[in-house]
Amino acid sequence: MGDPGKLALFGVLLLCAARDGASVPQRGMLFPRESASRELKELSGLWDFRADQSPGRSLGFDSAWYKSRLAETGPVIDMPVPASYNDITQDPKLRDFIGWVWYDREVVVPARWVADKGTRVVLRVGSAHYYSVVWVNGVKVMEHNGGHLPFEAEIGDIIRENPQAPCRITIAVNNTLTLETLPPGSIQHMDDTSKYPNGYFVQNTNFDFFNYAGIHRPVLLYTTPKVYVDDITVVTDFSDNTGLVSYKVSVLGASTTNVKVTLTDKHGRCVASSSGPSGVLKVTDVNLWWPYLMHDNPGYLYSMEVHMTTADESVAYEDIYTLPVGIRTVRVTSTQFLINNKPFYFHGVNKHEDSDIRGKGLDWPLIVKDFNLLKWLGANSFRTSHYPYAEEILQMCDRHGIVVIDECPGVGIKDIRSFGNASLAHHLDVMDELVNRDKNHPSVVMWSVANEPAAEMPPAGFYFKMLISHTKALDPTRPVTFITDSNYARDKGAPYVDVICVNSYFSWYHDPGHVEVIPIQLTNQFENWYGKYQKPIIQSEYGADVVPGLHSDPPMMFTEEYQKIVLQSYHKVFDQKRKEYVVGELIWNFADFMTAQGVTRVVGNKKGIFSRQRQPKAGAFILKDRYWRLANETGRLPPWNKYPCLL
Ligand code: BDP
Repeated sequence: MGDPGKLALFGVLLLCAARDGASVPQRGMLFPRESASRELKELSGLWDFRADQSPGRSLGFDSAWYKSRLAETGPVIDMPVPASYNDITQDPKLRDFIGWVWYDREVVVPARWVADKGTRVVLRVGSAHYYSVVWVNGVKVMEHNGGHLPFEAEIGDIIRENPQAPCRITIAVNNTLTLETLPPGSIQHMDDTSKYPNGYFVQNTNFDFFNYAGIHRPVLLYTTPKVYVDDITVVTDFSDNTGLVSYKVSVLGASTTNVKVTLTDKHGRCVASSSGPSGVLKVTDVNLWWPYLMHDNPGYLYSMEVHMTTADESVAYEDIYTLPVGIRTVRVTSTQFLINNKPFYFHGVNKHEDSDIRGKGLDWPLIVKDFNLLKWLGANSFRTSHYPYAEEILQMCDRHGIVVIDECPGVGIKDIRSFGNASLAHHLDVMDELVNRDKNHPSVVMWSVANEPAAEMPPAGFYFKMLISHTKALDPTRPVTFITDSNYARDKGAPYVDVICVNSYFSWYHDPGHVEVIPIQLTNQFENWYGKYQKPIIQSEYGADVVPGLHSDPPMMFTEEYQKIVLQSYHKVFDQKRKEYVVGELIWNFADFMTAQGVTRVVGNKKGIFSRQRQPKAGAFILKDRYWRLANETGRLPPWNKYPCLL
């Protein structure tokens, strides 16, 4: 292993490095979509890959690996993109690697993109964990700090410099976490040479999932005209049966443009139109966006086509972007969570982006399987614990009516040094990026700014006040929460949130083995929080580990029977309190997931109601019965409820 001091500084050094390329500040981050004016080229597949195993992890930069093909400067292996690199080989050094890894590949860029100077060619990375530097043909085009959100740069000028040469994309990614990253982490030096090899270090974290790394989401090239639609913001409302879509379009590249906006329904019929960069579309006989199991026709989406035209000197530009739009409202009272003014009860799950082999890499078969399982279960919602998920997943939520609590990667903030100004500034930036990316998804009904921070520490009050007020200013239309586990009386962030989200593990981490304490402790938990804040409460985590196939009666910890009785004991209390102010329950966790190794983890966290391979444990059947019963009581069962995934 390398020199840890140097390693921890890598991100900082790079941020200060002179930029030698056309770095573009982040503006709008519309999801890349094809249209009559935009083309896409997916770069998923095999890339060349090498981990920089040099002691200081700096060989790649010192030897400028970005200046030629990686295969010319040393050995490379095949690496699939998107995927975490950790579980792809048999090498434990790569699984547990800390530092820079390098990816590259050559791309054939369509000749027309290169020849037409009126075309912008944009390179976009869906996400790479954690810190990334990107070069095109040896020229640095961007850096990005953060592991779960997209970043992009225009690269047209660089590829046009030498139109005959293949376009080589090099991406270096560093998974080192510091006290100021999200999530935070720290490098610990083990200097006692009687116990550890020379220069030995480990990365410590305070979160309970494996720090998978690499290029996790698709990389692609897409085009827009030189004058283009950079961003769109929609806010929806309704009055009686008229839907209202307030929109704002931002165009870059020219000062005067014509913008036409048309809204069409599912049958392609135009239901409203407008012109100008902002306005309000009125939709008569509106089909509202409803959650799954709350309406016969959940997840209704209109298509909003934005058509921009302009004349730039002698050349006319035209850009078309189509955004799916769901019309719905969200509101919170002191006892209720309202969607379209009707009480909504979250009966759902917490998830992770996690699976065998690909780790946190985007995987369509897994995504579709998970949605089928959610529907089978009768789940109407999930929380993106503990970081923003892929946009592709949120699009599925929009279409299927699965409600989302959208969480930023503020997990494991336990060290007082992670409440300083630099951490706060980065946290605010991440919220900017997250809200900017996800603001138009009807499925997203609440922002979660952190999970179980040390909210009792003195700086937490100021930190969360700033963070939550910033998030509300970014998006006044959605409630904001953070997820707490601490004592209600000492929690310094709770005064600022709209909904109290509480995690608790009675009879697991507290009073292990004693399920009989659950009713009294859970009831007191709810009464204490509500008594102090009079805000609606979601049980945002509860659960118990199960090693699949382990049985005992009377129940013992880690068996299927124990998970069952824990769930049932919680449910009895939920059933009393949901008549008052409890507005949701989210099981921890949807599926087993990988963690760092430790004495409390048996090849990962086993609190899933499904195994990591998505096979149900006994708890899944308990929840399935309950969720369908809740849906029957509080919502609308579809006529096809037996096997919803088949229709
Ligand atoms: C909760 C954390 C979650 C853990 C869970 C557990 O929010 O990330 O995985 O505990 O220990 O407190 O299973």
